[in-house]
Amino acid sequence: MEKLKKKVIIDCDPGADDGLALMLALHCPELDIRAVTVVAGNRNVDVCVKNALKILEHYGRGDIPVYKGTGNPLMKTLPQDDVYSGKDGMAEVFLPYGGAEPANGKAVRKIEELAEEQPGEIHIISIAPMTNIALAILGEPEIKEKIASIITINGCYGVARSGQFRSRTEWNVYVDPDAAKIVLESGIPVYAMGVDVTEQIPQDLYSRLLCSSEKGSMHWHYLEAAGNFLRGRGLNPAGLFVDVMAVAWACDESMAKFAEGKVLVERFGEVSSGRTVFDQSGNINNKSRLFAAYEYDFEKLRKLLIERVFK
Ligand SMILES: [Ca+2]
Repeated sequence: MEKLKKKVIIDCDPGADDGLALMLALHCPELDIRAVTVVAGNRNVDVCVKNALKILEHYGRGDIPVYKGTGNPLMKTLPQDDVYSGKDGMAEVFLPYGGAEPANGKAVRKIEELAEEQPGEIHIISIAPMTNIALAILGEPEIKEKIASIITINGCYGVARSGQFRSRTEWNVYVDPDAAKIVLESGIPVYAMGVDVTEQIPQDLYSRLLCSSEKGSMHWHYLEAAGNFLRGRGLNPAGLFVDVMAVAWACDESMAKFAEGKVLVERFGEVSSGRTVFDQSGNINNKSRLFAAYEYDFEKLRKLLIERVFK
């Protein structure tokens, strides 16, 4: 019998790193992508919608609906990320755009509808600020019991077995800490890959994938252009592979190991706004069910990316 596919919503803010995550997701028969919902983050929401459409267009996947979501964080002003995202919001890879349009309807409503229609079956891959998901929870609180899980690149939990970060503000929480608080403390099971794990992406992953790609292919061009853009700004191209970690784990749950605990999101700290406080000792007493990755198999990630995308 064919293994059941995982039904997913990909909530994203493309972003060159989200673009790679979408590329992998489109090559994962393990996933049934019910919708791509877009939120403001790396750039304003219209730029991010267009970038999601460009990736789907390239693969002829107009059958997957892209929904435009929220244009601003719940309480804060959207920060400008010009350094990392460039003119096209995608590290200046300048993918062609054939004119595809987003689906009718709003991303927040679509998240609510899919969760209501298929209780216990929808997983949300959240690789962006959590504004859309928070608004869906505020609009229809009963979906907290209906969303199967949230798989996310989010926060910093200090559980990694190695590495340097114990506590640090992570970008997606920093952009909308109010939304992160609503989602992470909702009681929905959250599988989070925090900065303490994502910062351990091997330095040579980028060059190894570039070498394995067929020169001149879209994948090769994408990696080369984004890598050149980032290096030109003194940034490490390994950062391109953060968001894809969530998709890879959704495909293959042996990719990471998790520690279960509770989490609190700091919204107003004098120096700690956007921090995620993780606790396994019973000091935090809320509904949260947080599974924080403490180990990630980057060699397995490399093999998956080569097998599915960069061949
Ligand atoms: Ca992202």
